Amino acid sequence: MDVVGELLTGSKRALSRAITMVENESSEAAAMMQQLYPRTGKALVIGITGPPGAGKSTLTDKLAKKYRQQGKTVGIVAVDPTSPFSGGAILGDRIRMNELILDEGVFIRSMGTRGSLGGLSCKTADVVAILDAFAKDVIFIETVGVGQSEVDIVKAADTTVVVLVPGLGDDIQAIKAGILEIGDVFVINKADREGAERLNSELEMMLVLNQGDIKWRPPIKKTVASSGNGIDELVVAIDDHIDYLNKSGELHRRRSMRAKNELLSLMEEGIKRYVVKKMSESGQFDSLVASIERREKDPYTIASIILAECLR
Ligand SMILES: Nc1nc2c(ncn2[C@@H]2O[C@H](COP(=O)(O)OP(=O)(O)OP(=O)(O)O)[C@@H](O)[C@H]2O)c(=O)[nH]1
Ligand SMILES: [Mg+2]
Repeated sequence: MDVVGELLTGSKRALSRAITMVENESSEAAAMMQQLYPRTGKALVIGITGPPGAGKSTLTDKLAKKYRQQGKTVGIVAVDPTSPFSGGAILGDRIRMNELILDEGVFIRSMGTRGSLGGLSCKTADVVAILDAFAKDVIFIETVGVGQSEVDIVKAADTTVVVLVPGLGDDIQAIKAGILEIGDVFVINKADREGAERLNSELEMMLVLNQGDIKWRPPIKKTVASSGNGIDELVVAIDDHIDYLNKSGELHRRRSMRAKNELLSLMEEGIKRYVVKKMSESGQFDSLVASIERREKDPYTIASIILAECLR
């Protein structure tokens, strides 16, 4: 049986292998995704992002247990754009999620960059699709940090939870504006520490300023992930957001936006590769690059010449 056939029988080994194929950009990966794609779209995808050490894994572990109690199966993808490690779970997550690892209804996988940061968000989306086809009900994407690459990664999520902690120095100043826009639910974790109240009111103010005319007002939940305090309330907030996504048509809007972006980025990749290959064959590409470097031509002119040539 091929990997897809095995995957659909529920084999965890096939699941691992399928994910490795995507990670390694195996030549069979595209054909596999083609077969799996019609079986996706059922899972609920929850993104968990925030600064390093904020308690994302601890929180994900607790949330996953709640969904397991509801009888739902869970997939967890821990993405670390700064780590070269991949495959299996990295040590910290193993410790944080050791009980979950023993649970047959849970699948955990860590992904690092392995050098190609650019493709990480596409790969994450593919891994989510594989877990979705594997009939996981809820899929978590945990990603560290709050930079552009993380923002791109959590774009694969339906609901994004942004985890903050008190004591990040100049609290709110440390929070990049970008993450206020992607947060559907905010968590102040380590609420057992000093400064949680202050962070809460600062965040509230920022969210009001940021609000515009949006229909969903992102709630702020305080948690102590290590003890489990506040997790039930967080589950309710996430469920409320999912409810909102469904009723407002926002889920449909987000998913079609995602489909469009995925298609565009694949086409961008393909066109780029095609054009570079075609121009390199004739030896033209290097000389055109050189003419820009010598300031004889500007990149805008060269790009439009190349495009006109290739897309004729
Ligand atoms: N005091 C306190 N400690 C916590 C809380 N939640 C998590 N921790 C601790 O914080 C440390 C980091 O937790 P992780 O869950 O690994 O954090 P993370 O955000 O996943 O970390 P990275 O993936 O490395 O960015 C661990 O030692 C946890 O036990 C909390 O609510 N209060
Ligand atoms: Mg973690």
